[in-house]
Amino acid sequence: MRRRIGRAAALALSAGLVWSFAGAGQEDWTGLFDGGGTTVDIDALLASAEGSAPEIGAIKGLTDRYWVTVAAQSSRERTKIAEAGMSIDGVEAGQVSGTADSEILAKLKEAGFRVVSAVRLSKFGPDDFPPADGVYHNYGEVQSALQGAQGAASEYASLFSMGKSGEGRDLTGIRFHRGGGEAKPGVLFMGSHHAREHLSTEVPLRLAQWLAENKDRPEVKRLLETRDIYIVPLINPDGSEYDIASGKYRWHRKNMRRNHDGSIGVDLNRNYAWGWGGRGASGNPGSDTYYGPSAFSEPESQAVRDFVEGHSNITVMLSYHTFSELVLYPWGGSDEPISDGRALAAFKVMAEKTAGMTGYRPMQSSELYVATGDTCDWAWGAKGIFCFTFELTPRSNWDGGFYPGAGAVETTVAKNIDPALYLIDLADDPYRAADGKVAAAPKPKGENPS
Ligand code: 0X9
Ligand code: ZN
Repeated sequence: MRRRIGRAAALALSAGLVWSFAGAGQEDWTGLFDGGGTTVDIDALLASAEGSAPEIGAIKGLTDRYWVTVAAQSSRERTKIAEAGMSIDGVEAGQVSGTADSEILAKLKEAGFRVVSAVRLSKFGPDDFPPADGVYHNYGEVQSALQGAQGAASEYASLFSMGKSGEGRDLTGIRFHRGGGEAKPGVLFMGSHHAREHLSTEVPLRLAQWLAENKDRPEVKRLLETRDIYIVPLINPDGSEYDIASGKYRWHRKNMRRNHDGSIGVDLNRNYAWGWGGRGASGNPGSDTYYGPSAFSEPESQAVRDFVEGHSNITVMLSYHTFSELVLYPWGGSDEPISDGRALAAFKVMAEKTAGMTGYRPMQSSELYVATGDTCDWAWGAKGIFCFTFELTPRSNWDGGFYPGAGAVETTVAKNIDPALYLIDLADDPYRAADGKVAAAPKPKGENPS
């Protein structure tokens, strides 16, 4: 039975507590109060949590997760609460709020803390963005928007599925091209390898809509007639849905693989087979940068690999991420520059030009930090594809981080149209980006793995 509000919430409200929980649409409330009406009976809550997850089994972090408010008077107490493992997302007078599982709740109880309220974060919550961020597209809305774009430019556009996610969702893409086959130079745009980076879904999705709406403009028409453009806005739909499912952002980064230790997720941007398992990636399944049990172990990264391998006309790729406002090019897994001087010159010019259009900063990925197994190292290293990672808006965590709000969408999309058109145009010969700047050298088809 689904309840809009349960006994816990009703009692909390009648007790005059202020509920600052962002997921106001939360549907599955858990929490039993002791006789006083303000304190959660943790034992009862734990007992009720035990029996409350039959639909998806005992998967750590899926059902056993609570939005918790705990009484805390001083920074010393707040530190102790953090040390028990609770995330502290909000500090109010006399109390803190954040997320915890039942193990952490038990620790807090043992340490003598008073848990004011605990609301179960259900996997089966409102399944949508918080109302204030309603302009962002969830998985279902991405499907509809892509269908809309296809319908608006049916002479060029067709939909395809790159494959299935771990939970069986389609990795839906839209292709703009004229005529059959793959004779024309190809470009692949991808968004949201990382679940919480929702703006990186919006930019490629709205690029697709923009291309459809502007198909008759001469400069757009020329590209649609002469290029093969693939756009897959949501590479990690399972993680993205999970990130919004409770009505409160979970800051989830990885996909939804159930790891052997009970933790969730592999970092898809550490799972590619180039330098896989090396620096800047973790072998700890609980880590947000877990590289997975093997290179290309994940259905989502496999789908990208198979798609790229099946479309040999792709010469340029762009993987959108957030945030920091950067344009990154390989290598990411090594401090060394790529060895082909002519290609490096082209990469640099392309990065500088697109950075000039966006106001972002161009740099070699590893200058940000060294991290192995990312999309672009594999695309360049194994396939000789000019691949860029754009870290979109905002510039910092203080400006909104992964959740910059509805206001960031239009402006970010607008400044990313010209870079996309520029890269689409260069797909026939990316080397011409730097023509005249360096002497010609033979193009290698990939380099040795680092
Ligand atoms: O760490 C990542 O995967 C990317 N940053 S994010 O904040 N979106 O997670 C950056 C990837 C750049 N590549 C390397 N530095 N290797
Ligand atoms: Zn990312």
